[in-house]
Amino acid sequence: MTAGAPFDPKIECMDPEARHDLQEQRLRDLVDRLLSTDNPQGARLREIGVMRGTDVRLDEIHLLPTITKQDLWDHYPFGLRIAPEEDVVCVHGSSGTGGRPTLIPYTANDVEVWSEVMARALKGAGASSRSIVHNAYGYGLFTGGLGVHHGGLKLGAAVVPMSGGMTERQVRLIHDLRPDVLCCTPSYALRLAEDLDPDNSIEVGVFGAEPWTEEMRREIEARLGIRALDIYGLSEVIGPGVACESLDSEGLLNIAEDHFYPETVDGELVFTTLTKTGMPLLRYRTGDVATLHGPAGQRTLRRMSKLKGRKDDMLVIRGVNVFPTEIEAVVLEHAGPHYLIVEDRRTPIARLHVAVESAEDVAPRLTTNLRERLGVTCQVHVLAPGRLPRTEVGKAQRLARWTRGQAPVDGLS
Ligand code: DLL
Repeated sequence: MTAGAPFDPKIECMDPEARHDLQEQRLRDLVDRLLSTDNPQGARLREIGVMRGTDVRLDEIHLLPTITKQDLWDHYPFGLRIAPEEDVVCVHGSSGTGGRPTLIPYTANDVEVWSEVMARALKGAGASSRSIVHNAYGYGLFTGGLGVHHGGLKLGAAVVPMSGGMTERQVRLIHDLRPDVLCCTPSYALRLAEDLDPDNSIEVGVFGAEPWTEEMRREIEARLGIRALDIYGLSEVIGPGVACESLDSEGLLNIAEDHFYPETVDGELVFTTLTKTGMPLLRYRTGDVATLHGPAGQRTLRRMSKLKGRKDDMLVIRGVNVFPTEIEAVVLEHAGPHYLIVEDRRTPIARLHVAVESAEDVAPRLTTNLRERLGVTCQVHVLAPGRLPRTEVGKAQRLARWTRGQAPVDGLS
C-alpha cells in the first residue's frame, strides 16, 4: 500500500461527478433541515424565496446567504443550534478574536463525522493502527486535543493524550514511548525541538491551528528530522480535519469536501457543513485567506493552499497590505524561527517592528530583504537566542499591537 493511503478510498477517491451529486443531495437535506426549525438561517432562506431543499442547486450555492462570526455572537451561546437539546453530546469552541467566546454544540453524529475526517487526516499522514500518536494539542474546549484523539481512536492507533505544556514531561514521554506521530502547533513543535534528540522516533508531524509558512516547515523538518504536514480546521465547522495534507498531496491540503463544501469569496474561505446536525452552518465566512485547487495523488478531493493569513491579521502599513506570514518567510532566511511582529500604532502613521533571534547582526540584510519583498520598511531588532517568549500552551502570538505604554517585548523603541 502506498504511504499516506486513504482511510476511506470509496469516499476520498470517489468519482468527482458522483461526489458532486452527493454534495448536492446533502446540501438540499441541509436546507430542508434549516427550514424545518425557526433557526435564523432558515428565516434567511425563506426571505430569498427558498422554501425547500430542491429549490437549490450546488452550482448556485453562491446565491445563498452567508453567515459570519458576528451571527454566532449575536445568537450566543446556542441560538443557531437546530438539534434538540437532548441530542447534544459535547460542546467545543474557542476564545476567539478579541477574547469573545464562540461555542459549538456537537451531536453524536457530529463527533462521528469529526472522528472520520481526523482518521483520514492521520492515515494520510502515514499513521496506522500500529502508530503511537503523541498528542500535544490542548485538551479542553479547544478542538485540537480531542479532535486528534477521536481520529486516533477511529484509526485504531494508540493516542498519548499529553495536551499542551509541561515540556520536560513531554520530552521524557517521547523518549520513553517512541511515538511515530507528533500532533501539536508548529510553534510548539519548534519548542520541543529545542529539547529533543535529533534521532528521536517521530516520523511525521501533523501541525496546525496557527499560520506557518513553507520556510517554517523546512525549519521544523530539519530540526526534528521528520515530515511536517499541515492540518486546518476551525471549531465553527468541526475543528481540525476540515482539510489536511497527506504524504502525497504535494504541499496542499485535501479538503474533506464530502462533509465541508468549500468556496472562496474575495480570497476568503467559506464552508458549508453538509452533514452536521448540531449547529450546521450554511456558507460560513471563516475570515481565513487561502486558494482552492484541484486534486492530486490518490485522492479526488479538491485541495486548499496553506493559509496566507486571516483577513483581520492583514496589516496595512502606509497603504501596503502585509500578511504576517510574508514576514515570517523572509525572517526565516536570516534568523531563527522565533520572532515577533509588532505593529506600532502609537503615532498616526503605523510602523512595523520585527524582533528576531540571532547571534549575528542580521539587521541590515533583513531590513533590506523585508523592504524588497514587502515594499515597506520594518525596524528590525536582533535579540540574543532564547530572548523571545516561547508558547508552551495554546496558539503562538506572532503579532502584537503596540498602541501606548511599554513595548510588548524588551529592546524596542
Ligand atoms: O484551531 C482547530 C485546529 C486544531 C486546527 C488543531 C488544526 C489543528 P479554532 O481554535 O476555532 O480551531 O481556530 C480556528 O485557527 O480559522 C484559522 O485562522 C486558524 N488555523 C487553524 N488551522 C490553521 C492552519 C482550531 N493549519 C482558526 N494554518 C482558523 C493556519 C490555522 N491557520
